[in-house]
Amino acid sequence: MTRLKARLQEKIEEHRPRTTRLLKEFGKVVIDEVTIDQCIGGARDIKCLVTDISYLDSQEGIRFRGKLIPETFAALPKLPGAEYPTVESFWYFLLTGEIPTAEEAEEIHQDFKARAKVPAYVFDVLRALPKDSHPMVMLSTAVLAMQKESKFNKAYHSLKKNDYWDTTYEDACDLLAKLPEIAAFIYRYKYKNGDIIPGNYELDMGANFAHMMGIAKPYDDVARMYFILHSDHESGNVSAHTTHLVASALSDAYYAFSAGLNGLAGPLHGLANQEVLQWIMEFQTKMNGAEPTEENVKAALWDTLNSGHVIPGYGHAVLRKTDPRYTAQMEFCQKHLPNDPLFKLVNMIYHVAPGVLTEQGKTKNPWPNVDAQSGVIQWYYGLTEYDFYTVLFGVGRAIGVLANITWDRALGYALERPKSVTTAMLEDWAAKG
Ligand code: FCX
Repeated sequence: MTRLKARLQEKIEEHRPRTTRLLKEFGKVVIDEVTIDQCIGGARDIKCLVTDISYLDSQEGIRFRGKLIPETFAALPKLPGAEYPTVESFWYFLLTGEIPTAEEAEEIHQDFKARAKVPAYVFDVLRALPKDSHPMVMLSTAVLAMQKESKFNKAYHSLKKNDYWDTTYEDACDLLAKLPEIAAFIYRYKYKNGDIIPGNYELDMGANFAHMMGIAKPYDDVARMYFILHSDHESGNVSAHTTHLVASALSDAYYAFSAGLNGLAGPLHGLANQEVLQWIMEFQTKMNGAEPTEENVKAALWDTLNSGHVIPGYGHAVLRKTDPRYTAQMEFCQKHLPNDPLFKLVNMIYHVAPGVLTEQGKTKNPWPNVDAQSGVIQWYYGLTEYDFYTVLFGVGRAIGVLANITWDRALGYALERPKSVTTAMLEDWAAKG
């Protein structure tokens, strides 16, 4: 058993009494109320989920186990010469809330190396799909195809409820260890004539992913940063909530994460990073080589709004300020690609869009989210196939959602079953006021 699994078991045993006590002694304490517009309008802001892995404050942004993004990056161990921590060290941190030593992070690298071999049938399934399938279809299909490997599913009938977490953790590690190679295969198969680069598992996840994608340094650090930034955003966003919900039926990690990826593929969620690049490309075509100015960017943003479309990468269901994930990526760009034309355009949009959105007066949050800056970095390092960007988001999001379902099972979270009502019932409540 790795140090991580042993420490996770200790943390689970420490935490369980808190959840049990809340249920037994304080189960009927009221923490929120629901209004008609929340019932019809996407359950916005209804406090009805619990996770300790990350928390999203509308002003501060995301905290991973209580740490803001800069604190997280500063606290976790980095490999010699690397600018960002390894995904492996972050996995330990998300699961236990503790900062691993370099040796504990390296043990996870070795553990993932032993789990990394992707079954050949996965590549057969991917090759059997129409080549013009969206890469998110390919990723979600690849994950679902591996469901037969689930240790939780195989052991389910012999398990006690308190042990569900163990095989869920095993499935989570088996799946996470395989995702970078599957994602890189999809990229090379779809966009590089099937010129596949075999993995080098002596490298950490970020460096190996860069290697398999065929992209030189500092893309190893880009991968580490990108996967960590996209990992978790508390439990209510579509990909996290879907994974949590499906797993609540004791569907295993493969079923649950494939479902979460299908939600991530939506334009109002993870696909927005692709939509941002699409918008930028269309803008550049319209400009026909002219430099972006406040005027022409503002005009293009108003054209988008007046055509009934959203400005992709701006707004957020919870945030009410610039997404710190946007800021973290902007700082990377200021250091590594300060003069890149796309970065300059994204900066100009950042300068203009909040004012335009505020003037339009609809959005509750006129500021950029993670997607408004992410594609520019990928493009700069040669990854210009922007319909692949959500796959990158999906690999990162796996870290958060797989850690969450491991803890969901550890704390015995029940089958999720909110109550629906009819319009007539809402009208009755409305009439009573
Ligand atoms: N451009 C134009 N209109 C916008 C807008 C934008 N960027 N953002 C919000 N609005 C509009 C909404 O369309 C809505 O108009 P409507 O009443 O006519 O439907 C109104 O403003 C109120 O919307 P609001 O509640 O402020 O914002 P929503 O959460 O409903 O929508 C979207 C914001 C979905 C556009 C924004 O959240 C978005 O682009 N999401 C996709 C990308 C994303 O969320 N990425 C981050 C992923 C997430 F953080 C994670 O990590 O999980």
